Amino acid sequence: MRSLTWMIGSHRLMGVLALGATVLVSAGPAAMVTHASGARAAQNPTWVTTQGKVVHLTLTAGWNNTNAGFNFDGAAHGQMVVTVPLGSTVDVTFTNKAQGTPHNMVVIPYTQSLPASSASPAFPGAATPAPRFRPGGLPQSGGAAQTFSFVAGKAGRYMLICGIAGHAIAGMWDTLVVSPSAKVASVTMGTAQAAGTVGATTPPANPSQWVSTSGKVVHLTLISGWNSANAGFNFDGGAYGRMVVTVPLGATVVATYKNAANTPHDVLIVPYQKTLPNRSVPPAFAGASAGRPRFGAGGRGGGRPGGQPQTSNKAQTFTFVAGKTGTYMIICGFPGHAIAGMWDTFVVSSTAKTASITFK
Ligand SMILES: [Cu+2]
Repeated sequence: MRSLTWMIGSHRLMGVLALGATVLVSAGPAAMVTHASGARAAQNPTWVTTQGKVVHLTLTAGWNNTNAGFNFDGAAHGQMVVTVPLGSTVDVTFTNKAQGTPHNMVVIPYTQSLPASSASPAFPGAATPAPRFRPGGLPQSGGAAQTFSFVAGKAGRYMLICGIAGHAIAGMWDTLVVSPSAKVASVTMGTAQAAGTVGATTPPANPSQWVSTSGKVVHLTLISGWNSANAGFNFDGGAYGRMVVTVPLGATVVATYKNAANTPHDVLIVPYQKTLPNRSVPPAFAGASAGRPRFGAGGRGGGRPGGQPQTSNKAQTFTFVAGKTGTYMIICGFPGHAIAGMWDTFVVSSTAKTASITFK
């Protein structure tokens, strides 16, 4: 893939941008993580300009559909490299264009294991202000630009991430280089990076503890954030489809769902999605979901004032009939969580006599 270098102010356009190429995710067996798609307009971008010691940087979350919208300025998985001169003051204008999905921006030190969420910037002030909440409780997504400013005081490699739980793991990060030699700021588009995009799965010692069969009834336990596998974005320790729950056709599945994480999650059993959804989709069987979060006063369900979603650690039960053979997915319906690997495999089998759980 060719890379494109824009030197702002020089009006030179070197090469042709070919977004749409690789996103390095060796996800579990089947389902794909969304590919970058949609070529960016081949015109001189205005995302970065330099005036003396001041760099103006524009970062737009959800700029296009690349990586299901989990991108900054159309780039994800580290693909965009913003270089700024050491010691410059970076004035950032941040806007969220995504419809209905909250995003933010935090500059963190470069790391191979992306954090599940972050609010601690590498430089003082290098993060968006806390999101505003509507009286109704859901965070505002689109709309007004936010500005923040920081001094790029230490040379090195950093990450521009979305600090909202799961979004960086889902690929919503780009690269910031603080260069002792650069005289002006620049933006280049390279290839997607692998950092943090491959979620490790730690299979539990005894997966069969979570499933039992009595007659036509299957009891299934699903715990989100059960361990630290995939930065906690797992069910029962499984992510990226690696946990496979098999139940007999026609079984009544009585599922107990619990969220062990401090991050809100939910669970749905949905038709197999070749392209993972970036948010919730209707369940495959009537009743096959649980765990919608409660929101603060004024929002859904009452609770704390201020509107942040509450993490529910209380077990919830849901029941459905596995009425059609096939392969399904167990996903978390929170924006970005399935893309971040928070999904497993659910099989309804016409030959199985009892339910089982395996890891692959
Ligand atoms: Cu989740």
